[in-house]
Amino acid sequence: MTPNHKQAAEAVRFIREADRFLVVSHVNPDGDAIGSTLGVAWMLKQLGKEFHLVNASPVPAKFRFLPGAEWIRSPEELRSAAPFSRVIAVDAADAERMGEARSLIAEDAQLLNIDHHATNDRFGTSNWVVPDAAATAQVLANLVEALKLRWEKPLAACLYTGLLTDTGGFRYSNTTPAVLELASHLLKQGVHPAEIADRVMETMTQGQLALTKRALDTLAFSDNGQVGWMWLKRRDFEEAEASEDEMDGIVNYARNVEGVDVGILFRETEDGAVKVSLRSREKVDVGELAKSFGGGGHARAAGCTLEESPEKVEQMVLSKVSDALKRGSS
Ligand SMILES: [Mn+2]
Repeated sequence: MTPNHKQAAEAVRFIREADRFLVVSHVNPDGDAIGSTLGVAWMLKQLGKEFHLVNASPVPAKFRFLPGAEWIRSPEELRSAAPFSRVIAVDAADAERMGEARSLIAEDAQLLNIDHHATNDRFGTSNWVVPDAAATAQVLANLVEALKLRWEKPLAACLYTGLLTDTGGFRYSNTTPAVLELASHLLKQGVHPAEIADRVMETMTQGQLALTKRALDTLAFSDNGQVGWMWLKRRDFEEAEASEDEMDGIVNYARNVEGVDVGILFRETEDGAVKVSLRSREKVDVGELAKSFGGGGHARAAGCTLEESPEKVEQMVLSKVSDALKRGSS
């Protein structure tokens, strides 16, 4: 990872010069969003600062074992404490990603944006964006050092969770020597790797299993088997008695099929839009592709939401993926 002395110093100043903070991450939070939110909380706690944690979506059940998870509130629960004039946003590529939590932020708020998405639009008044970091948790490890804090075990466990989940369990191409060195350092603080991996990566809920069966039933392929896609409609969630966060990881089944470069999961949202999750092996930069539809993410994992009919969304996305594959191979 490239050194970020200037941004680190600015982040340290941002935190030291105030006493009360709102920490926020993105809607439908993943392990890095929750781990990073809690990581910042443990840092602020050690510094004796007042902090409030918010997420527009409920904390997925599998992350509720993390130390401090019960501190994360809904925007509604924090309404009476708002507006907040000092905000730390983690793992959010743009302000929109904070969802309803944005309504707690004062119009003239100072906002420190810490992230690792290449598509981050620098929406903060201060921005520490490291596109070559594997996880926001990895950037936050630098913040711990810059603030000269103690590496407490709860803090280490939260950052480890972000690092583990955003590297797909240390399997994706973002698993660099620096990532494994940081993982090693975190384990030395007493973090239990098997327990965390079992809770956040291995355990499958009944709802998740039911959704996976339904999604697999729709799996289709095009472009000589290089594109695989699946659908989850509203009735799938109802019949599977599953919540939104239980579709986490299902898109990988499409991408994992031999010969597939781009795996896609289309899902109908409650408000009638279609959310598109994209994963790629090597040929297509799905972060760029998602961005062209108003979404964002990384080269190998990205997403967007389109307010069109299911048929139209499928046709638009598949046609753009097909074009990208042709460009990639020409
Ligand atoms: Mn992340």
